[in-house]
Amino acid sequence: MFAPATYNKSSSRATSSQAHSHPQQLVTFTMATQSSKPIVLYTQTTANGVAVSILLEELKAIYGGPDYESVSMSIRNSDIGNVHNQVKSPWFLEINPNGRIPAITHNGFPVFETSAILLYLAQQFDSKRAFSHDPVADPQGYSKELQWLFFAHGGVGPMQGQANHFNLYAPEKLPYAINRYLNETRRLYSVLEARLEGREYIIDTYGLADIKTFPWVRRADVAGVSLSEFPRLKAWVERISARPAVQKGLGN
Ligand SMILES: N[C@@H](CCC(=O)N[C@@H](CS)C(=O)NCC(=O)O)C(=O)O
Repeated sequence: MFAPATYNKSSSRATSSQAHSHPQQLVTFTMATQSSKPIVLYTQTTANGVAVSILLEELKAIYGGPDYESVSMSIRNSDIGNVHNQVKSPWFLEINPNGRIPAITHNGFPVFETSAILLYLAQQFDSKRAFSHDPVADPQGYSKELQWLFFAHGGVGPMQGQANHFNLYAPEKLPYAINRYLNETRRLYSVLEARLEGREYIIDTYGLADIKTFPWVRRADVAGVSLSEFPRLKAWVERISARPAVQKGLGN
């Protein structure tokens, strides 16, 4: 079960002279888990983490795979140096140099950043494009997908993450910071609320943009936002929550 993992490391990242002369050689890293399953998901039950497990469960529901194994990672700073599966552990930094969850390996090939993982999984496994848009066959659909993924990845996630932090975890109550991130989260929600007028999902049919955004919006309460202010967004959360694969991806 536990064994060194290998993946094909490109010459641009290789460091030894031997690696430079043989850029395609397999470089061996010691990782926490080497699984018999093609995908290993390094994760936690946070908004970013569950976005990936939701897509994996949606893919399984339609295609029967890919099979995956989840590795529970500690994101607590107090575990650094004490716990093997901490996100700043050296072995994990080889998979995600940013030292955060989620990350995956696919037959040993590492991918980090939630939206990059969603796009990678769609490219590899969503052959019927049930949840995604083909960049060549449907360039405008793909562009919309990127636009709304970037909107959530660069906007909703970071702003709501800061709103959560200053609302709940900061050692001091800082009204300026609380209001700044709360108001920005509300503003982003109002963009989504407008987008959902006459639409059931962000890009008309359910897909990656919804999967990326939903885990944040469903926990609006943590940031101090009430979804009763955003009725279309509230109905969208209920619609997505009703999907069996979403419930599985959330661990329910
Ligand atoms: N932009 C990153 C954000 C990832 C992120 O912030 N992950 C958090 C949990 S949701 C984490 O691992 N925090 C641990 C830490 O900061 O040390 C992504 O979308 O993957």
